[in-house]
Amino acid sequence: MIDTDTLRAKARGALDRCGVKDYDGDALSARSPVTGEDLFGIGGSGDVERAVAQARAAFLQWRATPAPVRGHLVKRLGELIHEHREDLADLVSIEAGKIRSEALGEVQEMIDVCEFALGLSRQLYGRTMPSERPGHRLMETWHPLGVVGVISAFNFPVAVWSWNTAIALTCGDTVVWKPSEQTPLTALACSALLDRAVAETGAPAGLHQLLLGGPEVGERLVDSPDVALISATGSTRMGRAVGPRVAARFGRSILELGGNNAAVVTASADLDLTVNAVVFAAAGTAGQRCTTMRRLIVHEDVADELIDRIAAAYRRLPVGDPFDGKTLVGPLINEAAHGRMRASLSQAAAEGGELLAGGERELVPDAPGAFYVRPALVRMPAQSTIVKEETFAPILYALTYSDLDEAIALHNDVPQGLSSAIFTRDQREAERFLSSDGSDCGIVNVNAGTSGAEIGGAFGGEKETGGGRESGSDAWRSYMRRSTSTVSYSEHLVLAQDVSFL
Ligand code: UN1
Repeated sequence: MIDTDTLRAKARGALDRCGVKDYDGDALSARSPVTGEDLFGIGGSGDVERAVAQARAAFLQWRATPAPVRGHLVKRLGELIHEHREDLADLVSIEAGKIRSEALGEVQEMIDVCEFALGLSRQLYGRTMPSERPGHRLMETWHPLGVVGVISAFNFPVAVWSWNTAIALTCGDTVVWKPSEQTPLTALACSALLDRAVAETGAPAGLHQLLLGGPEVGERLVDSPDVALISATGSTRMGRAVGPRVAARFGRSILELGGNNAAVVTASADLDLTVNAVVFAAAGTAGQRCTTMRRLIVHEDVADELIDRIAAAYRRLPVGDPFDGKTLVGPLINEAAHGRMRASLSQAAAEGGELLAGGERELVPDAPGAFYVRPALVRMPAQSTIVKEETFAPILYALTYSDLDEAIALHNDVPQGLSSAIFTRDQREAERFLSSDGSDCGIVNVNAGTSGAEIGGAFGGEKETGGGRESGSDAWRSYMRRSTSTVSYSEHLVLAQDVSFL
């Protein structure tokens, strides 16, 4: 088991190489879930008014910079992230507890979205549409929106920032970032790399501001009238507080909140593929992705076999130090997360659930302050109260069904609507799940798990997940304002709808 001194030295080395300076202080404490111990104190910068004012000043310059020129900034950022990918992955493992491959995967998402944003910088397409009036042209143009406030969570400490920041900067916006208090080091590193890209490409200084601090800092950002858009990732509880506050001042928000993602496994499914996909989606990242698979809705003909095979895989999963190359499941973020996992497992038992594998804490002598758990598989008699809740820990509830309509009804009968999957070899079943009366989620996969989306698609979900879309496809439109313009080249005044006047 790696020790805290080694983690500390790795963290300091990575920060230095990424160009982070003068970070020691006592505003908040960097901590690693790997050993559960504090690393060192760091200085905060929680002056929201100052950060927003600087970002606003930079916006006035940045919005007038041609979009393809703005693209040079995200191109350089992607190169710097690529150069420092090992350092950034180390910091992600140190602060979020991710295994190497997943930490590198998260860093890869940053590089990917920078590449996407570079291409986008020449494709912020407006439309022209035929005018009903002779001698007139009708068109739409997309303009930069303003300052974007990004509030991100511990579990994807860098990827979610990059989805928002690379797109927002390309769209001509400037960014104020409030990362999770659990992950200040990854934030300092990303911020330093972006500052370097800004300096090297001649972009306005101040276009990216980092705020380190507690929830009160996030609240002041949310309420700031000069922040045009708040993009917030976190719990539904957080979104319920943020959404109405931003709406009350007529600001815009993109909310990416809780998921309660399920897979429907039909009788024709390829079970080998299904077992692998389910185990990654449900147990990977120690169940701490918003896209983690939390429910399995299996056809009764294959339920026993599939559930047995998943239980067997769960018993064998290497849980432990994420710096050990053999580990597949790292730690939970903290003791509170473990407490919530225990409470949900007790409630599941009270609701008639049978724990088939996992659930127990591991590595207590090696890392007494850390919270390692074996992912839990619980067979439930029905989709009871606890199954409808998101517990941010590796618990997979298994339910059975006998016909597809019933499975889809169960699937959709939860408050959340982020990601979903069907495992089937029957095209009719797959198409039904993808159709308008199939899955009600923002992400709907066939023979692929619920987690691990590529950045090229729009990412987000419906219902209590918040409705926002980030990252690829046309999610950029939320970061811009649309102007609709009519240009007359007629010598006469021609009114729409054939109105005559004068
Ligand atoms: C999250 O958990 O907040 O699709 C984001 C995935 C990742 C992103 C997850 N690309 O699982």
